[in-house]
Amino acid sequence: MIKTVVLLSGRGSNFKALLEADLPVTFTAAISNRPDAAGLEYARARGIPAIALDHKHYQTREEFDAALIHAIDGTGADLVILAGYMRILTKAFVEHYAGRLINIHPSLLPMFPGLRTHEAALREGVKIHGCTVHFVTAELDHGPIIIQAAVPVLPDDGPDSLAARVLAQEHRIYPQAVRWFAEGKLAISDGRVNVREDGVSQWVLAAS
Ligand code: NHR
Ligand code: GAR
Repeated sequence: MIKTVVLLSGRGSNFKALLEADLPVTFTAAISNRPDAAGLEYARARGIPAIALDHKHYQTREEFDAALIHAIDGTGADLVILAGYMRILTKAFVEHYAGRLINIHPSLLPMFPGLRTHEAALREGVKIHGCTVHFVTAELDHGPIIIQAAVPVLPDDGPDSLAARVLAQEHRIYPQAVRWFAEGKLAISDGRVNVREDGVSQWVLAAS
């Protein structure tokens, strides 16, 4: 089984979905830059080491990310999963984990990179929104796309109702992406991801 570390900053519902998906991975640690992150409780409840690494105790992003690398590599991790992790990572960090660092982002990338994506989608008036799991590269929210799911934007939506509809899809596609990674089914070529699964080269998951 591959070893994975989850980085999170808050609620941790994506981490919870991963834990409940019975994936062929061992979670060696959950690490948060916010010591009070609720998501750390899911780790503790399962006997997974929960590590708080407060970024406020470090002078620079470089020093903080070096401490993060030290903590992650100390567990022998093969895969690093960002699950609601809210700190931009340095180039050095991203390059250290090239090809084995993934993120879930609450929009259909390359639309709406950055923060407050649901507000941006409502502001633009798009009729379809969604979420994306991608490999992380130094350019924020621009790495190779592994899987996406789409949801309708409904006339009465506000940021919260839209976020909830997207979140339900996040909880479906993130476990699928991690399963593919763990089974060795993902290949990156020319900045794009191929999924090798039963002769099917690409998958699209439509919302139910
Ligand atoms: N780092 C790199 N280099 N590349 C990516 O694609 C990354 C990344 C780090 C995190 C997640 C991301 C998202 O999915 C992610 C992708 C935080 C910010 C941000 O602006 C932006 C994007 C993402 C995560 N963070 C502020 C910062 O100054 C802090 C905001 C806060 O603490 O609330 O780091 O959207
Ligand atoms: C999720 O919607 C995730 O896509 C998003 O934050 C939420 C975390 O929820 N991530 C980002 O915006 C990354 N910048 P969770 O803590 O319940 O998984």
